[in-house]
Amino acid sequence: MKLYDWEIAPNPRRVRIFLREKGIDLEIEEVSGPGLALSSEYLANNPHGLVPALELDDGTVIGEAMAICRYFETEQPDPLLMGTDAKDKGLVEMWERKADLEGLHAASEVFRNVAPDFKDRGLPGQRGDAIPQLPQLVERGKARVARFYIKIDKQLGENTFLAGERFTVADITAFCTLDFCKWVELDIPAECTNVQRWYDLVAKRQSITG
Ligand SMILES: N[C@@H](CCC(=O)N[C@@H](CS)C(=O)NCC(=O)O)C(=O)O
Repeated sequence: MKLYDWEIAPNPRRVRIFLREKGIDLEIEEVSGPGLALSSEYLANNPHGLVPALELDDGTVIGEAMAICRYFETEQPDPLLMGTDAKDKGLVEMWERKADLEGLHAASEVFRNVAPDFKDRGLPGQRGDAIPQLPQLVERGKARVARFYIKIDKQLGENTFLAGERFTVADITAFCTLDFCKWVELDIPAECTNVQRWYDLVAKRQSITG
């Protein structure tokens, strides 16, 4: 079994943190190439052109960070990171999706449409076809990130972690999102004191520090 990784990128990082929380060790192959892109060898073999991807021993390849996390949550439930009972699982998935769709996608919209290395790569995973950068999406992405901060600040004012009182995969996605936001200078706003309190708490976890 092998995990295809791109060390600096936020989506594979979600999986690496998840694996560390569970104490799962497996082969990891870095597949970055030159110029903030994936290697041509990897792209030739991965039809989606994306990381992370998990290759099982029978050759099956599972893409999408949460699909890979789901695989390991099923294989090794302890510690549960995707919820406990039906209600908790629903809440964890809701907050994880909000972190991904409203936070990480928004920051990505800013980054991909402004970074010189991503010229003609406005969308992730494209293969050969040029996707131009759209300057309007930079401003729209910034507005989305601002809304995300306000939303999670309220939630974190009422809960220790994003989906309640336990650390979960929702915190992993949100934490990776906030670190990625720094790439586009969208740090935690000063008024979002609950987000800062939570960020400092999560940053101390061993799965993050080491
Ligand atoms: N929804 C996917 C997103 C994967 C994704 O966008 N991965 C980025 C790295 S963070 C990537 O592979 N980018 C390749 C590229 O932009 O060329 C997931 O959850 O895994």
